[in-house]
Amino acid sequence: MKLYYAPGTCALTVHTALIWADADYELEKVELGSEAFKKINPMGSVPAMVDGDSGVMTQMPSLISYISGKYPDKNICGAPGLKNQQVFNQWISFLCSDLHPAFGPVFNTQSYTTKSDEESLDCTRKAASKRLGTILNVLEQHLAGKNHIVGSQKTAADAHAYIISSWLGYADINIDNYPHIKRLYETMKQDPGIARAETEQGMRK
Ligand SMILES: N[C@@H](CCC(=O)N[C@@H](CS)C(=O)NCC(=O)O)C(=O)O
Repeated sequence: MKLYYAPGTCALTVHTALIWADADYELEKVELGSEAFKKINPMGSVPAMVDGDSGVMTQMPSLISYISGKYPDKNICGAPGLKNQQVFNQWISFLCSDLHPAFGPVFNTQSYTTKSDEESLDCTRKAASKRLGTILNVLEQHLAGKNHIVGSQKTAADAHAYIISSWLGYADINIDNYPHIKRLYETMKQDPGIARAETEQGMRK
């Protein structure tokens, strides 16, 4: 399998899933939004993945689901069972559809306002930080008394929460204000799969 990635992005979750699955994989670093990469993924975004003659596969949840299906004994997307799968899907949807896009105005402020003066851009960023705080509270409450987002073992949802949590500083959000999220972040930082993925992406020595 070949994973197209950019360091520090949500592609780290798929990279980690490949490592947890013990899969054979290669990496290709890309420039987000570049014309060259848009020939591979017209959205210009990572992650994208190819497995043999699969064609280009995109969208993070579909990629971890693919890896999980290919290596079913690894429980990448949680233990089997109707309820476990529902909980996994609920939280991966929350992370991908609610939390992750809320960073849009932080990273790409100008796309979220028609104004371009610094004060307006700052207002847009502040509104995004406020909204992020509200969304983070939902995860924070869920994690009270838990070591993992789904069940009692790590899943790709934890890896995804880890990489998203690493962006909080860009939104001027102090992770100390979210002790349960911080605990998960610190646990996942120690995970050998995440450590290897970050090393391979040049994010750690
Ligand atoms: N819905 C997509 C979102 C992918 C996404 O937004 N990736 C970010 C990196 S975390 C990206 O590539 N942003 C650059 C861009 O969209 O140009 C997925 O789940 O894979």
